[in-house]
Amino acid sequence: MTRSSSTKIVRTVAELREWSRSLRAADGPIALVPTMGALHAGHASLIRAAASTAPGRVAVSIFVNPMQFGPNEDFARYPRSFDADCALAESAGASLVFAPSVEELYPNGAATFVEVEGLDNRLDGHSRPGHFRGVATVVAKLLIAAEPDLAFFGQKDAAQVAVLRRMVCDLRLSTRLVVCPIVRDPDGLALSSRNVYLSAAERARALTLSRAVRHIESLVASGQRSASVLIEEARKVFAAEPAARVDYIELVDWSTLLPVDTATPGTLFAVAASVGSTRLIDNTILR
Ligand code: PAJ
Repeated sequence: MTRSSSTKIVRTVAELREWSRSLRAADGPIALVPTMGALHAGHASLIRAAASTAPGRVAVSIFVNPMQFGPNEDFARYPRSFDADCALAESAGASLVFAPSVEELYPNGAATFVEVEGLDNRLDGHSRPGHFRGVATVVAKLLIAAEPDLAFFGQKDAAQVAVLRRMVCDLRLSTRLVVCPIVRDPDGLALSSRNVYLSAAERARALTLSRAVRHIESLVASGQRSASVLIEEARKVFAAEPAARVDYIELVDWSTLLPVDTATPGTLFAVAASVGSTRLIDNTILR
């Protein structure tokens, strides 16, 4: 594929910082969209949202961050499609792609890490120990390097959003986090770079997650508020599809990620399940 020409591609923190500082002289916000590549329409929605707020001033980072993968996870086989990613980033409105090497972001192995205690062991952090430490550490590096006014994230990774909001608050970073809605395929499956792992049969089973999410949304809309009832109802949806193996089904406060007894507006309902060897997540913020 031909590489896009008007979007600048840089590989070093120094170049990213230089880009940001040169724009800072002019008016208007600078936006960053952190990604691990294998870009799809969900990522594109973040880039478009960033470009509509910060036209001509959007950086997209593409970095498969080894630190957020566990030893038995899919770091080595995580999908990589750099040329197509650059083309998609450009068409969605990115001005710059930052694609560092591992050595560039973790020089000499690196000894400095960011831990968001009390949040980083919840939900995905419980099943994937060290995952949110890896996420927080790499996003802190990106925010410190790019100094963006705005950074765009997807509600798809709702626990990640909670961890990063707390990190930005605690470290007194000046970036405002903007959260964008989950983009889904027409049948409801939340888009994910990992969906390419699914066979046709597995993809059909993967719909159990969005089915559970929709079921809970409709129960809440009809007045059900009890967390234990809602979680039990979601379990029933999964019981009908045993090939989708539940990791967690939780109803939590979106800021603390602690379980709630009663669903209120803003409560996060989140599920994680594996289909074959692919781990998938989905969620909704209850109204
Ligand atoms: P990645 O999985 O590539 O996702 C990058 C951003 O795209 C995240 O903010 C994620 O929530 C958002 N996203 C993914 N699927 C989406 C969908 N279907 N709809 C809307 N947004 C979606 O999340 C990461 O990378 C990494 O943890 C990262 C933050 C880059 C740190 O390494």
